[in-house]
Amino acid sequence: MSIIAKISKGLSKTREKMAQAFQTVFESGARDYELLEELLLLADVGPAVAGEIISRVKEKKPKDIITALKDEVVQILSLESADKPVKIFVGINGSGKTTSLGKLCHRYVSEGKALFVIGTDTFRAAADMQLEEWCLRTGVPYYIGKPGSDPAAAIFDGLNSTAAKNVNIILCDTAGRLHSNKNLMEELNKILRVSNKVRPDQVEVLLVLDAAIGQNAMEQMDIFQQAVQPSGIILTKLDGTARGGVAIALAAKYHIPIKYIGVGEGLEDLLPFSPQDYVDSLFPEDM
Ligand SMILES: Nc1nc2c(ncn2[C@@H]2O[C@H](COP(=O)(O)OP(=O)(O)OP(=O)(O)O)[C@@H](O)[C@H]2O)c(=O)[nH]1
Ligand SMILES: [Mg+2]
Repeated sequence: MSIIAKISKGLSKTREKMAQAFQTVFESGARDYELLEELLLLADVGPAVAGEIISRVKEKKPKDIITALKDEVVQILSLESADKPVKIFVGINGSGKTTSLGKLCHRYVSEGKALFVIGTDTFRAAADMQLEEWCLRTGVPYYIGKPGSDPAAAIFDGLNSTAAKNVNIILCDTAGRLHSNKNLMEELNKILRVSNKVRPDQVEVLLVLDAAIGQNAMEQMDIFQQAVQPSGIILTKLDGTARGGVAIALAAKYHIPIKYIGVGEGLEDLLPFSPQDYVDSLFPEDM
């Protein structure tokens, strides 16, 4: 399946919901701009950002409103940040960190990159085995901290290991943590401090967010941003939700790029984020 077909399939729930709403609102004879705002709200773009987008489209007095709307959204989503070789995956429990890391191993290996994986989830039972399985499946060397050991020590040892020296990319998994748990957020900060000491200017944080939580992703973003300043977002589980518009809300408020999207549980189901393909997949075809 082509990448566009995959994105389109991944966003089908969001698109279908919008198409249904479009039909209903259209039949009720609502004015165009109200309808558009309604569609954005349905996809969980959130009222503030939806209102802003609509007023910007209105200002342009476009001939083709839908195209103007799509262009506006593409512009909001078109953000960039430098890629750094050491990538630390963070996020709340079950958001899809380990799975996304495993899928990314598969992608990088197929691109011929030399990789190394570090596991710092020494807390959850069997977390080490889950990560090891992904590494074995994708043929990527790894260092995984022993259960119960200090996660910051695990990343220190991993980054200093001989195997980590000559690779292009190092992917680091962390334990899931509720953004409301101060101690765990402090622990994450320590992991980051240690990493930055060992590899100055080479570390970035990727926040893994489950798209199904919709607008609640904003609160998580807030707190992770205060604690560890993510430079990229991985938005997972788009295939299971009609709330795919939350990507727009995140980009508009935080100006942090979405780097990858998860559209399924398989090895190939993590895709690089393309604003144009995303927007084309988001809106119902016959609008
Ligand atoms: N449908 C679907 N399922 C996904 C996607 N990404 C992850 N999952 C599933 O979500 C569940 C949790 O994924 P994990 O990768 O273990 O999440 P985690 O963030 O590492 O979890 P903790 O380490 O416990 O915090 C697994 O069953 C994954 O298969 C996705 O894009 N689509
Ligand atoms: Mg995990």
